[in-house]
Amino acid sequence: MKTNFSQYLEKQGKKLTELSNEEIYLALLDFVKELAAQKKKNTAKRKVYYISAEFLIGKLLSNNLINLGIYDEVKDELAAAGKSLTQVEDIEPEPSLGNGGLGRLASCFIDSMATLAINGEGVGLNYHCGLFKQVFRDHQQEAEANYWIEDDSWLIPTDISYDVPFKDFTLKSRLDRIDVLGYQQEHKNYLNLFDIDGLDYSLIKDGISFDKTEIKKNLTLFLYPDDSDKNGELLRIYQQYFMVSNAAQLLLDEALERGSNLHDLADYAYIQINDTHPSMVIPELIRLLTEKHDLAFDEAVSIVEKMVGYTNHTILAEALEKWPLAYLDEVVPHLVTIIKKLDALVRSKYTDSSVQIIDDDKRVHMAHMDIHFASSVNGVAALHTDILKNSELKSFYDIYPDKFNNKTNGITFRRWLEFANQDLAAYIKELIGQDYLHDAARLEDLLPFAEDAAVHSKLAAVKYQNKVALKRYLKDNQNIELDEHSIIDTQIKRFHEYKRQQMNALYVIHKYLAIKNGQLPKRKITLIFGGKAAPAYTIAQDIIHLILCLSELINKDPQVSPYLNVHLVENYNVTVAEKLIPATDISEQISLASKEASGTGNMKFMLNGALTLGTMDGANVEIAELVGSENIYTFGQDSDAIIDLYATGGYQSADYYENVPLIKEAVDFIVSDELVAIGSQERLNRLYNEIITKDWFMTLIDLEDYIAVKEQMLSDYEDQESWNKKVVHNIAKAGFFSSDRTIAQYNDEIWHSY
Ligand code: 26Q
Repeated sequence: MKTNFSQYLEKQGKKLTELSNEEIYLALLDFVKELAAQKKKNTAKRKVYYISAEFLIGKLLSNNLINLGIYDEVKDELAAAGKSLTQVEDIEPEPSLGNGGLGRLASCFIDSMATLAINGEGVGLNYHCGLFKQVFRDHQQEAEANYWIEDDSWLIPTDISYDVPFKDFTLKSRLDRIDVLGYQQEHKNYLNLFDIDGLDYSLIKDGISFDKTEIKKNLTLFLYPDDSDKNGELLRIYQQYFMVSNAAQLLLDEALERGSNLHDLADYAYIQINDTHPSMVIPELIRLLTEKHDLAFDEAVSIVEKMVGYTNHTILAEALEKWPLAYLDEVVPHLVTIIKKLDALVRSKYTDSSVQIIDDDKRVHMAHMDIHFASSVNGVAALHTDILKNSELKSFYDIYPDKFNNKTNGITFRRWLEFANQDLAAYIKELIGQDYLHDAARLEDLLPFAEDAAVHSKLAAVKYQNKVALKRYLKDNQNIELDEHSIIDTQIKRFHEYKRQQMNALYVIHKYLAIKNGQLPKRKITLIFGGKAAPAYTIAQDIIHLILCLSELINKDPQVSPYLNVHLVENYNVTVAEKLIPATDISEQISLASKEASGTGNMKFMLNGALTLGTMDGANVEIAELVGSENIYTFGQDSDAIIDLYATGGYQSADYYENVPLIKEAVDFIVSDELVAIGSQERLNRLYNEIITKDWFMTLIDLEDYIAVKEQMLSDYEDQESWNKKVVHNIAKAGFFSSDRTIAQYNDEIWHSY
């Protein structure tokens, strides 16, 4: 007989009613870890190693309870003892191992690999202070160290350790693991997080500044916060090499143990490289095969070519890693030897300078190395893959047309529906049963209810309850007063100019001025923003500043605040996303067309019954195809037009600023007396000048259209029948965006792990 949680406590002489929430959390942690420990690992011959510098896993307690199939049981047991599982969930710290989309995708993927019983594990680093914690002071972002690891956690120590050789010293690794449980699966996988002993927290000074030169004591202190000084870049290289050398050594050990003679290594392992951050695994594996295991260089290369796939997550040229050869020489000279041989191999075949690994400035193009020596190169949404093939990576596509393929991103419905929106999940089950939990495409069974008025009002009631829950959460955790009766319009993602939070801010200004002018909206609108900006990214910091100033101005203005509120939530993370998304009506996906590789927030909102306000970019294009143009609000120039404008240099923001009064009025307000009185003249001026003179990501080109379509959306909201019909269509068509579908495609078309 299965032991339930109360019986488990009883055996230890404990009673649920007598425990504090902290004690219950710790007991549940042990209970779940014990259940997980009883599971055996997946064992298919070819094992997938998903190597990623980031895993933005989110809290694990509820996710694990759901996957074990005991969430409701535990919730009821707690309730019977007068306890609340939600309050217990609050105790768990959120692991801080990622920036945004790429790290969250890796986490959805390991959930889906376990759910599909694929023998596939994550490999990454265990950054003790992770990504910085964002705090707002004086309407500006400040970064603080985020110590997230507690004595009792999901990390399970192992005695696995490897020597990782650097130029001047060798570092010993240690490995901690987290059990990854699939949804109702007998077998499990691991997330492998490598680390060092001997971290020295006293290296950390103000905020997140720290001594970057003491590698033996700082290697896994922080997730590299994207700054650009040389020591920071060297540390990033140390981290990357440490990650991949450990991954390669683990892979070789495991393959040998499972019977590989190394000549057949590709039958035992496949490595998926998540963006270029783990690219050094290619030369490292070749180095280990040739230097430690005596294989010939050519054979090592041909083995590695069969067992590596590269996923590209960006089309921003500046985000593609190009490390100076001299930096690599300072850190890992033994890899430089291999990289030069690989470069020579490429040069012997292709004269086109745009496909070389080492360029004329002696920079190593990590993506180029990946593409030449991987068996698969994939983009993360249909449009993104097309752009890679036809423009960004065209010269590679011409050489290797068969390597290129698309794998449109997905999200795990266990976390983003079953857990985050429990009332909606329960109602969907009432309408169409449970089948969609195993086969997300079955959500289409909702389509016959699209015109059903009773369904509409129940969906609206669920949305309202989620707004009430969000109101409580924001009050308790952020001191934000949310109006649960307002339309909630949300833009949550990293702050970046291409994502165009500044365009949304200009809408806010436009609306504020209209209200001041007596044009009052029918219903109150609440705009919610959330996201961090890289500490060294000044303009992104300026955009945060503008929004915080607007929030102060608007929420405190008695003439405006009954109609319009603006909130920027502090330290946006997975936990906050889980509260915001189910309560949202309007999903802002407004990147400049061609720039957002996919987006995954767009999918989470759709699944939770928000309507998309978006450009034809990334996966928005596929959302639009699936739901049809009547169920999505798109606007702006398309990717072809934008790519053309970049090619011809045909965009001048001043043309829009000078010629469209509505635009001039909104942009000028950035440096108005009202805002300058609240904020920093320097920041506001800089942003204003950036927009009117540079505006690299073309904020102004789409602003008028954006404002018009958003206004249309607000007025359409008043017809709740028609709005909720669209909501049903969106939920029903979201099945395609299950990461189970994405992972099944990776496995069938790339990994072949059975
Ligand atoms: C590179 C060099 C040095 C330091 C840091 C980095 C770095 C770190 C993080 C470069 C890129 C990232 C993160 C990229 C990312 O999150 N990309 C997003 O990936 C999602 C999953 O595929 C997509 O949905 C998003 O469109 C894409 O922006």
